[in-house]
Amino acid sequence: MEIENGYKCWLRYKNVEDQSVLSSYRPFCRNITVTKTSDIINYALDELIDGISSMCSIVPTVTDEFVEEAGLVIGTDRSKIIDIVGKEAFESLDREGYMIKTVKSKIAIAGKSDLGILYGVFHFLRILQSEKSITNLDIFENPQNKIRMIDHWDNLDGTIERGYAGNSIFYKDNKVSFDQRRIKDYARLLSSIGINAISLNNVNVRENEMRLITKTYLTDVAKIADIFRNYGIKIFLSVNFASPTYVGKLLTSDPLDFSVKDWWKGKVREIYEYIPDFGGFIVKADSEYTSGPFAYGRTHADGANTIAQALGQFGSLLIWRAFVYKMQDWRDRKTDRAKAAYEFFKPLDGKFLDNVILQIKNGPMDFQVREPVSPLFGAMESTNQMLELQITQEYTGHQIDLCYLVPQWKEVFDFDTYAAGRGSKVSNVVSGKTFKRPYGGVAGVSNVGDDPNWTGHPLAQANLYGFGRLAWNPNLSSEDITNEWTKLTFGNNPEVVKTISEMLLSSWRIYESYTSPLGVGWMVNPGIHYGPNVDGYEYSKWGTYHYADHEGIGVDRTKATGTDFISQYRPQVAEIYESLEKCPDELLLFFHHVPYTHRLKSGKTIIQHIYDSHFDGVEKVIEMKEKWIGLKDHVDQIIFNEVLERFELQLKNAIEWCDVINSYFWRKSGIKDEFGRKIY
Ligand code: GCW
Repeated sequence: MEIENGYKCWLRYKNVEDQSVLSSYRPFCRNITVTKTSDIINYALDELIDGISSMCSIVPTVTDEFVEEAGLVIGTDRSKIIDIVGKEAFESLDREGYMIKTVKSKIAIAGKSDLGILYGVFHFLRILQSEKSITNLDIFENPQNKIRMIDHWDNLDGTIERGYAGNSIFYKDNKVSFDQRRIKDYARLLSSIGINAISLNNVNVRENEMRLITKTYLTDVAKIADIFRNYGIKIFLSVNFASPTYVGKLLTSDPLDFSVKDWWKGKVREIYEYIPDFGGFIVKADSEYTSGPFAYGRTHADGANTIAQALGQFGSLLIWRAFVYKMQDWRDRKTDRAKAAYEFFKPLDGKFLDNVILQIKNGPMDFQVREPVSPLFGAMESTNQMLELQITQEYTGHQIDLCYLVPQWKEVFDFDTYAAGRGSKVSNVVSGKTFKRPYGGVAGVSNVGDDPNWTGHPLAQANLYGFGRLAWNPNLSSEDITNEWTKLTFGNNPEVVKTISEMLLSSWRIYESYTSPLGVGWMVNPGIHYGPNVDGYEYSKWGTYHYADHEGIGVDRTKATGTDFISQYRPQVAEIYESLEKCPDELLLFFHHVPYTHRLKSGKTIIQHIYDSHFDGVEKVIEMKEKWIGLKDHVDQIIFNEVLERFELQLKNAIEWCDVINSYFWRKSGIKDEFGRKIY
């Protein structure tokens, strides 16, 4: 028997166990009619044949002509397939959409483009993997977001910024270096969840990586692009704003200088000689010491537009990050880092070219366990926007602690910005719907490395999976995505599915409960961002403070008495956050500075909440670990052991957090735990 180490992730294609289900599948799967061929369709067909052979133990025959017998029909060819799926529905498919429909003895997988077919095939395989009935399929899917992207923070030396699953799968020793098979499998995994774009290098583009856009590297980058292309995934590269100076040896990188404009145009033309369907660039400018337009007295619109113009020659995109803020003095109580992005970008609304997309992190600070949604969403009616999420668990447990982020992301997507009245959810803003923008989408910072199971923690695969599914359709429920992933990965045993799904769905709140309380954030060890260090950032330049003293804690961001960050939200939202009574408990300390004796909506005081949630967090980790041990005989050994090892480390971490946080606040406040538990 093949040993399962997690490499196949959710594409395991295990034998269908239920015999009656299996016998209902076989007639449909015995032969496949393909009405058109292309590289992408051939890869989709390979996947379909592999999946069917391994799940149903039959090898389907493939024809290019319609036959009388039962079977699958896949294609884009209108006249033939349209009879099966119906004209009207077919017409309303988008370029990447698909239909799967059972009509009598045939199942059609139809799309308007090869890509639609590919996504349809993966969906069909998902149905077989979950052993659902296929006798009455009637599926219609269009992606909600045009751009569904994975951002790698990989460096050429093979390291990964904020990577917790080994080294890069793309680079080693300052060379592009990869295992063909592995990259192909990665492309399969990504396209199976609908990803259609990937950025191959860290947004912090340092000296070595600047040269990725030179001849020395482009030949190899093009080889990666060749693999991803077959799965409908376009390549993007992060570039340094000062490339004209560093790479082009120009005297300036001033975006309004003609030689600089020409340089970018020439550079883009050169890249297109290697990668004819190149997706575009990502730029992190004027942020955490990266170069940017400020050095030349220019705005971010000036900076972005020069590069976007160059990319525009080929219809490609510039993704410009909104993560811009300045270092500050901790003594300065007026400056509020949370306000920075809005202050820099709001005045530039309408000034960006149409192929520029502003990529905005979900929160105004930085991928914390809990923070409010960035007020920038919905604030820029005339600018394309993209949501940036962090799949890699920088502040959420390093892929040591279990922290399934789909429920967090759902809250972000569902957040109502009120930008165009009630119902202007972030999902609609970033998809482009709210303001009728030409481009939009979602990007996730990758959690993948060269670990045999890709993500280090085997259960962290669920974050990658969930990200893709939500990028395709943010309206899917957390529960559905979680069940789906668990079944594909661990099989259909209901006990196993239930236990693992529940574990995943509760894990973010558990992680939250033993780390920074009530949205205050940042009480982590500086630099690495794992483990507790309450004052680690308190007297630093990073703008990340909690202001705890002997009386109280929290950041006053109100209009009335604080930094007035709250006014960046639309009035309907601002009004809730401004009010001590209405502000949700879990964000209270993000918006307000309150005494430890302040009572939450839950009825508890702040201090008692801190004690209770931290003790409780530890208990919950113990419970999760016990539940996992109960699955020993139902989960592959390697995976079982890897997860167990991590639960043991997580427990240590939770205990450390609990003791440090509780002791700190007991010492600061002098208020005893009502239950007299051990605090140091
Ligand atoms: O959260 C911070 C990380 C940096 C990262 C930066 C960013 C790539 O600590 O490692 O740099 O965000 O998003 O640019």
